[in-house]
Amino acid sequence: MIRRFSYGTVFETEAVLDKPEAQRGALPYFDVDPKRRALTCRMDADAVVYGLGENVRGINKRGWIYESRCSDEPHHHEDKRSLYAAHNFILFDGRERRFGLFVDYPGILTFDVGFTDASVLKITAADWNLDVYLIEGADNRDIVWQFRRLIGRSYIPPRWAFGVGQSRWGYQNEADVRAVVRSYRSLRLPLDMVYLDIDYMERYKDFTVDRTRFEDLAALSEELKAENVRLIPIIDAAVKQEDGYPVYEEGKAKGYFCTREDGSLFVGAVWPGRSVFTDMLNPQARAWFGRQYKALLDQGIEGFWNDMNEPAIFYTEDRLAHVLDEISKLKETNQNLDLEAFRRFTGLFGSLSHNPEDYQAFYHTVGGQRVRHDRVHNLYGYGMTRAAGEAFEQLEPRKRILLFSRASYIGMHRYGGIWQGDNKSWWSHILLNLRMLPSLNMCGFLYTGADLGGFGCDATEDLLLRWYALGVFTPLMRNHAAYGTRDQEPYRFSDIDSFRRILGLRYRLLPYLYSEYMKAALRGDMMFRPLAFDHPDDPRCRTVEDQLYLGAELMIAPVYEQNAAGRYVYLPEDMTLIRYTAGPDGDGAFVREALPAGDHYVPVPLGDVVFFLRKGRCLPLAEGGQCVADVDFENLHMLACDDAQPYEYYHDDGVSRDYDNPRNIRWLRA
Ligand code: MIG
Repeated sequence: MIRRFSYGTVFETEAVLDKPEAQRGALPYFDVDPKRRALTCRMDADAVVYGLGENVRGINKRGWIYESRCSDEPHHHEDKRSLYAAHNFILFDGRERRFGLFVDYPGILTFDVGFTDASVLKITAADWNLDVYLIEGADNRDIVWQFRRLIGRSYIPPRWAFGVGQSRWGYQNEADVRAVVRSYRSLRLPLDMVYLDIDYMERYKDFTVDRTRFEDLAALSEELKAENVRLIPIIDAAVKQEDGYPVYEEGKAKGYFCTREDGSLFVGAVWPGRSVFTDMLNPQARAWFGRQYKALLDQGIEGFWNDMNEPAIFYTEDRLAHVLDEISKLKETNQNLDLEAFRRFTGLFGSLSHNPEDYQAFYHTVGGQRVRHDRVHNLYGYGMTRAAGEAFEQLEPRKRILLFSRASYIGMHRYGGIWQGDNKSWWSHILLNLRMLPSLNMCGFLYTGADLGGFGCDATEDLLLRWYALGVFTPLMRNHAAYGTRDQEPYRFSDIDSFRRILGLRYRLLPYLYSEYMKAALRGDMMFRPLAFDHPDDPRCRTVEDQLYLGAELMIAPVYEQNAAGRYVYLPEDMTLIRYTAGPDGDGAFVREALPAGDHYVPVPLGDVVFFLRKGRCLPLAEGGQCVADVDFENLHMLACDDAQPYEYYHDDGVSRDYDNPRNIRWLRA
């Protein structure tokens, strides 16, 4: 049962498609305080609070305060309150009460989940104009299922987007891209995508290609597609302000960019220096921005990643002028900087980027009304990705286009996936990658993954091997790294056989992974679940933060500590351990071992992938391949435990939008 409670004048986010009538009565479980703009609720000692999508910390969000404020945050430390997204959904799983709560509100919102007071959940909004959806159901899965139905079907990428992707901020030109493909293919490391970061553009201008680096993108894209590799360019949110640049000129002439209070263009700097921001909340501006992607579609491009769409702002002209002013004052007086003065000085620099005041200094125009940006801040990346997604439906009605974004809001999950942003080559970020999966799935984000090997900092071979052993299960499987960090393509390291085997496992699992993705998307289910969802009566499961269920068949439990030789795993029921390891011929082999329910120490040598098959289950395996197009989705082996029930297999052409055809479903016997 879903009930909507409405307060103030709500801004239409279109997160929810068919809104139920607003209730007249009081919101159950919560104390509603419009003066303090707060909703509070008591939490019993063992209540678990799930949700909040992309965020730091645990699967259980208790014990911290989170803020929905889409931010360009490259430091995913435990003390951060926001990352790139605003996913305002929680699932409260307490002894006496169980409910889902979605706060549909595009401004800054905090979720104090026992931070100020360990037994109080307090949600505070920046202004009192919000829709609150309360969802009650039989169990956690049922609540999520109802919520997902409310917000609409998740984005579905083309099947090739389940292949391996290689990325790096630093691939400069055609030669670099060809070298990546050649290295993969010559070492028989499977590959489906190479990503283009900002250097392919002409001076960071969206929808342009630098001809000195990529002489003929269409020809390159065709050449690589013949090898089953697709190029996936990045698109940045901000548009360079440059006379004669058609995107800028046209958007300006049509009034499609955000403006300051006095109606003049709002200018902030990002990659290209001075830039303007398309009014992604205005449907005409959105349609116009979406049409710009055609320039790249026409060159054979079939996928994109949308970046910097929080939106990131390095500085605004006004603020830069102010900072330079203050600094020149220091220069004039030849100041001796004492502690306070030095703090002020460094603070001036720190205030340049992503300054909250800058987000209050520009406006959108929605239905003829001007709306100050900070009130709707969390919709920007959603709007940008929706612009692209809606344009693709027009431009390529018969083909799926790969699309994922950095910033997001619930509702955006219908148009694209997300990647988990600028993580680091840290062991703890393998675990963070895992923990975000169920939280994101609850909010409708299924096509997701983290930068494997880590974005910032230097990766090591063992880190990458361990991370891939999780990444083989995530729908988006992409190795990506920041400019200036150590090279971390698998072929930069020595144990190529292990990398080949692990990446190869991905292609053996593809029929299963794709089928599970599709069923989760079409039915509003989670692909990844916390253990407690399946064992509500097992108190141990409520505390497991480093294992997940995948579909109805698998449990995953990756190693995420350096120099570990294995790990402890908790089995809520009897399972079959499956070890993918080097066989006698050097290729991968599946080795099985039946394990009873309980705690086990499981040795996992570097290069092995271990996962667990549940009782009564089986799943299809392919022979594998060098790319998704190679994989035979028809002649399958079954990986089965004794007395397995048949597997419900979803298989379609992987390209068209004929998702609901009943012929896509088939039952496979063990
Ligand atoms: O602030 O385009 O998250 O994946 O490589 C850095 C350069 C801007 C941030 C993205 C990252 C990308 C990088 N971008």
